[in-house]
Amino acid sequence: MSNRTLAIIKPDGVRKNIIGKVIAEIEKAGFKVIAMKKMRMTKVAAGEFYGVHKERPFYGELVEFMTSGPVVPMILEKENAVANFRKLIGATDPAQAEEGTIRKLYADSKGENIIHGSDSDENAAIEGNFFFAKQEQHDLV
Ligand code: 3AN
Repeated sequence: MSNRTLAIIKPDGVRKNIIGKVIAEIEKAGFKVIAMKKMRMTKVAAGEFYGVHKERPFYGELVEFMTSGPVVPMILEKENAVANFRKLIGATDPAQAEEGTIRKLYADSKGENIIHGSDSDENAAIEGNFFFAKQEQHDLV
């Protein structure tokens, strides 16, 4: 089991000025930030990132949204990181998310749900490499 996952604070989180609040929840839950930056995804990059959802009806909307403003991707570390982080962020639909989860606290809808978390160890590695060069993924502290 890998101890890393890839998170993205989505454009709605950046627009709401809650980057710090979201990171505070992440750190409070015991995750360590290994890599982090603020950047804007291109349509091509967002399309590739969400390639698995290409056939879904919300794909176009999703790419539009993810490129509507800057995002904050992060590589996070904790034991059993993928599962623990998905627990912390809560269900895709904030209305279904458990009390205390990041989506329950801050998200508005299924489409605009503040934060992404990898869904498997394999995807965590792929997504980490998508945003960060190998030399940015070392924990130098
Ligand atoms: P999660 O992000 O919880 O793993 P996925 O992988 O099912 O959820 O969906 C990826 C992203 O697609 C979600 N974060 C959300 O932004 C968007 N999405 C999922 N379902 C819908 C939907 N029914 N309508 C609009 N956007 C959606």
